[in-house]
Amino acid sequence: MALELKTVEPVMPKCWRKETKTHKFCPGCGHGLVLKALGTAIDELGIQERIVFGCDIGCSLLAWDFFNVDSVQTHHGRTTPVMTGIKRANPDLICIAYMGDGGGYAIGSQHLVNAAARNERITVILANNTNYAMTGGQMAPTTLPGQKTETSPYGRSIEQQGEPTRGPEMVAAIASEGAYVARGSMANLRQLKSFLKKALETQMAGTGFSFVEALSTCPTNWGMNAEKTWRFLENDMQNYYKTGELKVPGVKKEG
Ligand SMILES: Cc1ncc(C[n+]2csc(CCOP(=O)(O)OP(=O)(O)O)c2C)c(N)n1
Ligand code: SF4
Repeated sequence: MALELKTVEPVMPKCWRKETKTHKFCPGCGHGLVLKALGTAIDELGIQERIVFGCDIGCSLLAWDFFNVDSVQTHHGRTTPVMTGIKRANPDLICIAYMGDGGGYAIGSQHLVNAAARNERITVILANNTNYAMTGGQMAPTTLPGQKTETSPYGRSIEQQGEPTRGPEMVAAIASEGAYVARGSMANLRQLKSFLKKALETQMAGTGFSFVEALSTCPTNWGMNAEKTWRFLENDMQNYYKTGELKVPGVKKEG
């Protein structure tokens, strides 16, 4: 008897570009899941036609053809000013800058800081995988204390390299009242999607800058199997980088 082969249709967000899947990220990479949460948020808001997607240099650039939307690729954090320009010229567009922690918090940090200070009406999404991934796993501003990387073979030392950057805390301190700032994790996709949705809604409402950091895995450069990768994300990263909303339009922080 001939075997009947059934094909299972993968569930993908409608705004994903199907012909560029499977995607180019390594197996177990967090970028794909962060972009799935973003795709679902875009679908639920029904805003695909208005999106311009900018990706940075680093593994985030592998997302340049991920969605069925207009996209642009730039270098180290410059995605933020490029999106700022597009948004200022076309206020009806919804502009998203997608980047890594090396690009956003180190090599191009001035762009993030100044866009937040000017309260630009764009959305920045930053995948924090605690290293410079595309170039082979060097230490990033977000590398955890004691974490070994290509350039911190004995583990990151706070005394020598300072405290890891807590990006959302920094952005929340600079951005003004109408801004939205949050940190999510790919370990909690439903929450991450809701944060991304609120960030996009903030841009649509025009109240201010929106920023979401997403804790994300990089098993290739961490040199970890699936189990250790997940444990590092859920224990080490989430203990150090607390998830949650740091700034919500219309809500004043106490104290
Ligand atoms: C000015 C400059 N310096 C260095 C590089 C090399 N470079 C390309 S990608 C990258 C690392 C990017 O890391 P990150 O932003 O954390 O993204 P990830 O690859 O981890 O997603 C570096 C250092 C570059 N392209 N331009
Ligand atoms: S090197 Fe790391 S961040 Fe880059 S695609 Fe592979 S797992 Fe993802």
